[in-house]
Amino acid sequence: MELFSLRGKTALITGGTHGLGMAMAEGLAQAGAKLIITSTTPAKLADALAHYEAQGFEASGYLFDVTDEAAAIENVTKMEAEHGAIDILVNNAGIIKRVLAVDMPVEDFRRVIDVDLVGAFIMSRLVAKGMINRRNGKIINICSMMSELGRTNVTAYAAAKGGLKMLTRNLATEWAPYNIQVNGIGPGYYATSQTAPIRVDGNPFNEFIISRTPAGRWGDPQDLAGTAIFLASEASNFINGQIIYVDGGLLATIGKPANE
Ligand code: GCO
Repeated sequence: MELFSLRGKTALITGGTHGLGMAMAEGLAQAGAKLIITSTTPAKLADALAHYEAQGFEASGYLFDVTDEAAAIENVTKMEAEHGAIDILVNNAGIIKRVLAVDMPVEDFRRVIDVDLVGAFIMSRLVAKGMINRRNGKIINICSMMSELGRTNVTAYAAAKGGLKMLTRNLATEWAPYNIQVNGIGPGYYATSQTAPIRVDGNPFNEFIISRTPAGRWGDPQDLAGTAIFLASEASNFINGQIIYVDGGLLATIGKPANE
């Protein structure tokens, strides 16, 4: 359907070398978008580009840290020179440090905020300049259950993802007049390398998440592709500042007793 087509569009996915970012990038490419991905690790970038190429997708990669504004300026300028307009930005790059707040060095807290929140601001602001001129653009911020809920030992990540929800709403407010739709996707708990440490069999958290999620399972990264395509396409032209939670129902419920 044309409404969901991304043919002729260029999508920049920060990170995009694995996990949720790769699954969303594949969805955007299947809908017709040309991909640009970023990484701070040469080997990961090379492997990811080979993966996309093997699927017949057009993909380019750039090596820089989204928290380094000078590098971001240099690389976004290069992207636009080499690929033309960036129509879609997915702020996916993120890190997490699982440690109790009382034990977390301030520099570690700052690093998580820097990558997960400030990096999204830096990239959005850079890409928005062209979008404002063209009166057209899509920005999708990858939020989290932690945009709405707290959890022990992820304080910095929750603060960043809570901030990312409000950054989404505020940029949506400022840029909607230019026909730029800024929205978010809030994944629930997904089977990725980022959650591998808390997903091991026998880990009480693993059972907890399965019982706490009405769908009764961890998410598969592919579960996010459709929402990414939707928010990147013409189908979402009158949606601004919304976070769509793709969480198997987790946020819809207080959960149920273990023996129910
Ligand atoms: C954690 C998990 C979560 C998920 C995701 C949930 O430690 O609680 O890593 O943060 O990754 O963000 O939406």
